[in-house]
This record gives sequence, structure tokens and C-alpha cells, in this order.
Amino acid sequence: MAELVVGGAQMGPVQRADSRAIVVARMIALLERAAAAGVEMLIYPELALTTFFPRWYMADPVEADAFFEREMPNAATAPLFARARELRIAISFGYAELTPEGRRFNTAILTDRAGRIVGKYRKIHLPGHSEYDPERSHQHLEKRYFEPGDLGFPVWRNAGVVMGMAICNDRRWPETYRCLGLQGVELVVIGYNTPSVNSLKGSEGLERRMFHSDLSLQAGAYQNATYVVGVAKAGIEDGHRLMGGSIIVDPDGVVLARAETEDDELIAAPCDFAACAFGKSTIFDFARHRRPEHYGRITAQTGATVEV
Ligand code: CDV
Repeated sequence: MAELVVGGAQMGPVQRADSRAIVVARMIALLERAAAAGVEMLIYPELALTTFFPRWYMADPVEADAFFEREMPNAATAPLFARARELRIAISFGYAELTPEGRRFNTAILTDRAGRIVGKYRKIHLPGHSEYDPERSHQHLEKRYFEPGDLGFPVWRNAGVVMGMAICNDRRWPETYRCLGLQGVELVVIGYNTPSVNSLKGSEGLERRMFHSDLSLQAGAYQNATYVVGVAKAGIEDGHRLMGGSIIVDPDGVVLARAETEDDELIAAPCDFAACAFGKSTIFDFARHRRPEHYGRITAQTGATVEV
């Protein structure tokens, strides 16, 4: 059973005017810090290469194309892949993907320790709305700029560990972790961009949002006996604050490391993946204890219906 030192490369804000070169240089600086800390697998945030552009309304979604990557790696990100390969650090990061067919996804990739892309995930739970909403303190137009992911929730064996990915809002949905858990996942990596306040319910402040993030990540870890890493892009981006709170959670749901700032910050923890076996063979031994004959509604139905 594998052991890996796992790191979270929390990033401070990326402003709309920041070039890819500036951002990639910051990501490489975090990679160097990770190498010095002995990290072997490093996770970056959702949409790591740009500002969180879905906060901006663009009448023609094609206007957003400047925020998208047409290939990965590309000229801008090649130095990150090259340095990761030299340092033998597997990485995962999120970016906006524009396919050759003109489809747009909120995507994350996973590399092995030789810098090769071994996995791709496209965000399934897209939050927000698709049209300009004057009621909101800021827009959240993911449904305008992306289509829901079409790759499901795959896992990959990487560096001896069964790994899966999810992106931001996916972390709030138990279905995400269970789809991965049913494939024996041992490490779930999740980048996020979460505004510090709710755009419709300003009273829901940072403390409550942090609680919900921790609650979701810790529950997902415990209920599937897996390590979970959540990594933020944080701080004041284009005048809008994003929360930090990146954490590494063990298969008991216990937080092993937590970011303290809203800036570029490394967190790290040694992870012994043998620790996943206890939960997977006892209280969450799915083969013995699950009752899928009673779970039909989970896939047959989307919204709640009140029938009484
Ligand atoms: N990028 C995200 O998916 N953000 C959502 C916000 C809208 C709440 C999140 O779940 O953190």
C-alpha cells in the first residue's frame, strides 16, 4: 500500500489583467516550495490559470474565449509540466477547456510523477445561472460559459494510489464522493473558487461558508474512507473576495493540514493510504452494507417531489 506526501497549493487572487506567464510563475514557485517540503503530489485550485471569470457577464459567451485553453499542456503551461517532471511531483490543476469542436468545460487534469497527463475530469455540478441577474452582488455565470461535464467521475491508479477528481461545487454533493468511493478511491482532489459571501444571501458570511466547505470535505472523506484535499483560489480577485480554507482530510474525516492565509500558501501532510482500508472494510464496507435496491430515486429523480 502506497504512502505519499500530499500538498495543497492554495493560490492567492489572480486578477483579470494577470498574464498566464505571471500565474504559471507563481504555480512553479509553489511547486518549488512543495519539493522542499517533500511533497510528491500537489493539488492546485479550480480555474487556476485565470481570474474566476464567471463573475463577469459577457453578452456573447465567445468574448470569454480568452480565458480558455485550447490544448493542455500549451506554451504557457509547458514550464509547469517540465518543472513538475524534473521534481517528480504529480500535479492536478483546473482550467477552462475549449475543445476542437468548440465545447467549453470547467476542467481539471491529473499528471503522474513523470509529468504526463493521466486523467481528465470535467465539472459536473455547475452552480449559478446563465443570464445576468441584477439581484446578485456578483454574478456566477458558470451555466453560461460551461456545459456540464461529460466524463462522469472516473478514477486512476497514479503513484500507486486510486485517485479521483472533483471541482468546487461538486464537493457539496454526496453523489460525487460515492461515485468515486464505489471505485475504491483513496485520494479525492478538489480545487475551488468560493466567494466569501453568498451573492443572494449576504448574511451568510465567511465563517458559515468555511463551515460548509469543511463539513462537505470531511463528510466525503469519512463516508468513503478516503483522503480528500480541497484547495482554494482565495483573496480579493477583481474586487471580489474568495475564501481560503484549503484542507487535507484523512479517511477518518480529520483535518491534517489547513491553510491560514488568503494568499499563495502550501499545506502538506504525509498520507499512508493503508489507512483507507479500515473504513472500507468495516462501517463503510459497501459490498456488505449498502442497499441499492432502496436508492432508485437517486438516479431516477433530479428535484425533490413532495408526495404526501
Ligand atoms: N466555483 C464554484 O463552484 N463555486 C460555488 C459557489 C457558487 C457556492 C461553490 O460551491 O463553492
